[in-house]
Amino acid sequence: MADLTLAAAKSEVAALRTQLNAWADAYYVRDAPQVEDSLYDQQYERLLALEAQFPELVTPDSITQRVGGQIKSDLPKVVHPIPMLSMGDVFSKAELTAFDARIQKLVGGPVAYHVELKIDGLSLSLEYTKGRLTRASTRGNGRVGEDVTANVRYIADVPRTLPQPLTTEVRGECYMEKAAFLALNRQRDEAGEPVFANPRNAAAGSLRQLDPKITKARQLSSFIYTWVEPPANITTQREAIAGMAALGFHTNPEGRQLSQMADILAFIDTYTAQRSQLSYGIDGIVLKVDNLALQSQLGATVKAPRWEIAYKFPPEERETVVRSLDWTIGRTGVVTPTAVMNPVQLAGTTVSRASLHNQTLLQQKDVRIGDTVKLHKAGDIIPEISMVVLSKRPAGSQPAVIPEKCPSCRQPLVHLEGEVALRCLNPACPAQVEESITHFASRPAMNIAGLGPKLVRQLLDHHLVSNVADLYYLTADDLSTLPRFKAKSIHNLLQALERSKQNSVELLLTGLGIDHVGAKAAKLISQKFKNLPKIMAADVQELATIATIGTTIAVSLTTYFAQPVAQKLVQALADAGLNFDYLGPAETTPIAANFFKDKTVVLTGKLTHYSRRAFTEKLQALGASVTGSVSKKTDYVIYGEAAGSKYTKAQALGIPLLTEEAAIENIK
Ligand code: 3B8
Repeated sequence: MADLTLAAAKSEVAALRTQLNAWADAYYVRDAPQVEDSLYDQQYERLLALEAQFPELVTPDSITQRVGGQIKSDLPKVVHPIPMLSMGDVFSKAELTAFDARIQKLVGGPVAYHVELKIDGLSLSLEYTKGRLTRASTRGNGRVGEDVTANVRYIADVPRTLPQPLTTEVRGECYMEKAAFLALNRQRDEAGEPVFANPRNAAAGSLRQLDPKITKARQLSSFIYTWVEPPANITTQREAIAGMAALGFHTNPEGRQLSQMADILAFIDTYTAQRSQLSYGIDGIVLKVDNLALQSQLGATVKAPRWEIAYKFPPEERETVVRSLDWTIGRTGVVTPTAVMNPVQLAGTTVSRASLHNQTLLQQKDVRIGDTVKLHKAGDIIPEISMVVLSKRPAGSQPAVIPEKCPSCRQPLVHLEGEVALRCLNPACPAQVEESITHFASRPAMNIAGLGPKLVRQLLDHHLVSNVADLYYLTADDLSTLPRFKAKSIHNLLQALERSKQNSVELLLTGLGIDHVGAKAAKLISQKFKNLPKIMAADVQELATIATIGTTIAVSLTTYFAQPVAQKLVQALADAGLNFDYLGPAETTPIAANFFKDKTVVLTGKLTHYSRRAFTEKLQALGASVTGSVSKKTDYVIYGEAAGSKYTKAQALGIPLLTEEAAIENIK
């Protein structure tokens, strides 16, 4: 780099900025990263180095001068009077030691650090007024973030009120536990929705929603680590954490006060080894000067505080050899390539399979049998092939062959318009039948105890069933032909099947495994239409009147029931005596529980979406009383443009303020 000309540096800097901006946009704005964090970091470091060598190339709009992230436009904006900075980061222990040396030089001697785990989530600011949570926001670009107040009220570990009437701001990380992430992705996969790449994206995508009900349905958590302006008796980060914990905030228990570099490096080793056992994802550790007065003294650059640094774990990667490519057929006929590899230990588990998602991705990565590949875990959890080690590719290897016929039923595979997936359209395809019966019996569907994948396989192998209705015609004699299936198992299975006949219809509807119709949609549809015959008779328009049921679901459902095979299946289920009625709670009790029920609300300012009168009526229909003046009894103030004294009064009283848009989102 030493003999790089200014002109060459200039064009490289421009290219790096374009690339990094595009990646940052995908990551921060669309919650859908395009590249591994490590590649982003590496290119970012290169840009930093070039800008250091050629300071004349530094521009205020360079990504190095901004705190991460543009702002998604549709959430209301919040200005951070005290900017929310991000942290500088390092990738080696040597750089961490250099950071300590720099601090020691600035301070004039050894310092105590507070060493914390670096939670892999997104930053969150929480503002309390007289002890009540009045505003929550994301970092955004550091100066302007997004208002997520209504959503944060649904994060279980965020206190809505404090034990003391404090007016204060704290900051921390919003994240999703690994188990919640896996459950969410399973559910999305079942409903035919795209899955999140990792828990961080799942957390960001769940928090930055216009509809707080979506956030409510996701299990988000928080770790709070900054007290923006702590009381005077708090003098260190360690005390700040303890103080915030005492106020009811969820703080991370692993933080330590350490001074010796040797201890800090040992802390890193401990958590490098243990991170896979934690219930949440971490991507490094954070070193903070513990003393708050020293922190202020050291100050911050435009981007990051000088008194702290993040050490990021190297991406955990292993090499292994691809033995074969498996093409598995899902319940809806989607064919997915999976690489089967020599087993390796990776981030706490033994890995031998990695999904390649679809043939486009397989072809892009050009994974071939016999290839040595680099394997990592996306979001610390999901095994993924990052790349092929081309230098180790055996001579004469051939590109993967994309099957033209279904590996199970030998029918031709097709590409439906607008889909990347390859599909088998044969509803009688044995692999699909196996998946669909397993799904029918599973817990979110008919919940038939004892009927798991193994037994389904046996039933199919012995030609005892060929669709889900056949399950209800099984006899003890039939089952006694299965190897090692004793009287007790037979009795239990028949009883479980018998019991499942009484299930409320939404479980049956879920069990049919219609594309895009997951447990949630099935419930909403069943609530509305009351029984299966009515659901089958509903048209797309009628179905789409249900909130959150889009045309995709509606079209999928009507298309399914239009098929003669589906009608025959339903008839067989009816003949077997299955309940087709919705047995759950009615759709509308007088006034269903909602955000505004029994709340006292004041409207102020110029509303743009509804007339004042229409909005008032809407709120009243939800059971709110709409009053003219703000008092201690007011629960919410909804404000439009040019709001005046009512807004100020609400602020003074610590009454939650909602933008018109946020209020509308809570009405839906
Ligand atoms: C100042 C302090 C940013 C952060 C901070 O676990 C600041 O402290 C920050 F400007 O981003 N991800 C943590 C984590 C993140 C930050 C932090 N502490 N433990 C984290």
